[in-house]
Amino acid sequence: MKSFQGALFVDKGYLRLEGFHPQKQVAGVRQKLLDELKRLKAVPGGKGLPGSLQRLPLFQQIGKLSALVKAPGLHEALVTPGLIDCVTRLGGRAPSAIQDTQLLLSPPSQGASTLEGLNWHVDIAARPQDPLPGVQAFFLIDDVAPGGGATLALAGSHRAGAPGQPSAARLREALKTPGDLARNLEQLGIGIVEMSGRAGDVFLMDLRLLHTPSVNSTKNVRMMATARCFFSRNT
Ligand SMILES: O=C(O)CCC(=O)C(=O)O
Repeated sequence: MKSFQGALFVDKGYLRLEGFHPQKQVAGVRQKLLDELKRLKAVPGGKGLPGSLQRLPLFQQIGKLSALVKAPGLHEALVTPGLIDCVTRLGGRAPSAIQDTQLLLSPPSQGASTLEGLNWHVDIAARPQDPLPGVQAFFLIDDVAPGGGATLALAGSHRAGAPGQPSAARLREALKTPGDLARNLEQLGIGIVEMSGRAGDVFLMDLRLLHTPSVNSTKNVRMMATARCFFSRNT
């Protein structure tokens, strides 16, 4: 990885690695998922989608559908030595723990794409002045179009609360304020990153970045996966 990318990661809190995994390798994982989705009838127009899933709030549908699908070998296919090497370079040391890879599958046609009512959150509590606590990898197993339910993240939000940066309270306020969210965030120096792209692309994200699932407005199942890598503070 070129050093300027490391600087970009420090500044924005994320990196987009286009075509990181070879298409062929990811195509094998995608096919297994498609077979599983066929079994569950969770394909476009799939009338057999479990009613219990359809009745759930939008973002709970992701966890439910992902839990129904079995994907042996997913972790090994995606969290490769090359991926761990990138994470190690970003952290300046090898991760002390790597969680098992989880599927992020969204049913198709969830409704209109929107920036309202999303579930912005961080997965761990850490301060901007602390060393990088970890990196979360997001994998595209299939092409994900804009509006296709990709994870959204707030570039620069890992620095909220640091000297010269907007406070965390101001950022949370902006997220609750109705209107043009992208513009309100831009005024705080924060950008919205949509992790859409091509199968094989990988996003690496500072674990302190605010992020959220989004609405899948396309006719395709959103096929992503994620793994969290943690750094020990004592090394
Ligand atoms: O479903 C998604 O894209 C969001 C995933 C997420 O919030 C997480 O893995 O922490």
